[in-house]
Amino acid sequence: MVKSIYILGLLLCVCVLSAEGQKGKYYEKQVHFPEKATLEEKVDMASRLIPSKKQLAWQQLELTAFIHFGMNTFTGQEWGNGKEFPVMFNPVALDAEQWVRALKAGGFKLVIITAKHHDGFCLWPTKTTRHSVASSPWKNGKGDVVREVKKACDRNGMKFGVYVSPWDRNASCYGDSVKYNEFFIRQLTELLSDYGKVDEVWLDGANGEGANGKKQEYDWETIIKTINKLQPNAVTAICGDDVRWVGNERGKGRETEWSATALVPENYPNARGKNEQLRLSPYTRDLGSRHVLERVAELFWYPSEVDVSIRPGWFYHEREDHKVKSLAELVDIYFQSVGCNSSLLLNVPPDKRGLLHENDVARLKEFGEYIEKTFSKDYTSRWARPWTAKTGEKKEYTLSKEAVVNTVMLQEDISRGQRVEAFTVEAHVNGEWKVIAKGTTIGYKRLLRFPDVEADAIRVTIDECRSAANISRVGAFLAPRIK
Ligand code: FUL
Repeated sequence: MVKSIYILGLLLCVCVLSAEGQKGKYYEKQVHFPEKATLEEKVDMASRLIPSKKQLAWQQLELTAFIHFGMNTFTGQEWGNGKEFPVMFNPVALDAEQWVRALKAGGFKLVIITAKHHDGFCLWPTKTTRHSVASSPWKNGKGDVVREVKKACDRNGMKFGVYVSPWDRNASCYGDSVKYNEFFIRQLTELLSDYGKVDEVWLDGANGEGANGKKQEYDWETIIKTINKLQPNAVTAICGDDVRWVGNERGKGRETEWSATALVPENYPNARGKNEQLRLSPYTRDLGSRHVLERVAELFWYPSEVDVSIRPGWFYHEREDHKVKSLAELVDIYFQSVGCNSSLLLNVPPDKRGLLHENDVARLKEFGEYIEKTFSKDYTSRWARPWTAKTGEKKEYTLSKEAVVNTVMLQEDISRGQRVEAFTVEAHVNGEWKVIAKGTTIGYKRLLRFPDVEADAIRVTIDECRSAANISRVGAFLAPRIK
């Protein structure tokens, strides 16, 4: 009897303890709501959804770059049909070091090379097909673009990623689902085994086969498993479940951008059907507010990436040499991506020589210098400390004497979840508080621009948040005027 009372007591203790643990618990990458969960309960659980370690590291990069290079560079196309002749590929002056250095000067931290675009031409000497650099005159068929880029990245302390198009217009087995899945996995295995560390695998979702085209059922489960096994630190993007496409290719992030979203990642079983049922797609404006939480049963940590090209096309075309985006355009893109809780993935395509064109190189340098200059001086006092804010709480930040500012930076410590739903920023001007910005989400980073203001302090109010917000940084800056 005494023994059973003792055991009962012990059990009770364990239950209470685990209920306590439950309260402060975090959910990594995915959270399922109990069937009968109220909105309040869902909001609380959503506030404790956090990124995986590799997602967090990826979000902190902020600036990543694309290199679109391949057969299209030589044919002048954007989408090749897979019937191109490898003999056309001959970038006689190819210099991956030049690409990587120019991108580094632009402030970029990771470079993704189009190892294979939709035309199926492989930039590495793959054993899976003859449609590759090995059949080209470049370096007498002994060249390997992927290796050159990886080496240049290593030399310059840059992270490295591969774009591998699932859609393949050259592979005869494309559409023979089992065969092509094997073929695709063999290609990935080569890329992820033979080149050292890979940090991002970009699985494009495009397919223009049309109604009568080949139907390929991708085996996403095995594809993603293979990637995670071979490169456990690489994030999988677009058709993977670590990084989400923002929904446009114009460089525009959402004003309200949740990293904790209800959109089911493409590689999950029946993702399309589930998303349709939830009326969600990559284009949906609201992917994570309370209105969405009300009607969904699960949430994913699935942060967004804004991909855009420095030129109108993704591949190099001589006719676009004078259409390189201006500094002002790039800076707008920066504020609409990095400044809106997204990563920027900027594409800079090498030309037929195998070099980045001088116009693009000059623009990257200007951009890097501008961003560096803008954020090198923070006018808030260096005593500003991280802050845990409940709904309605405010905090003042003193500015240095006679400070003129036009940009505010807000950041949440997303390793403890994304929580802010609405905020206001005011400036203290001539003894009065004036509202200078209002917004919804903050997330990893939110940048706000407003006309120059001379102020002695700024004040941030968290108007609404999920449980308590962890504000890790508030900064005020003066972005130089662009002539
Ligand atoms: C799209 C592709 O169709 C484009 O050619 C480009 O690679 C872009 C980044 O993704 O889906």
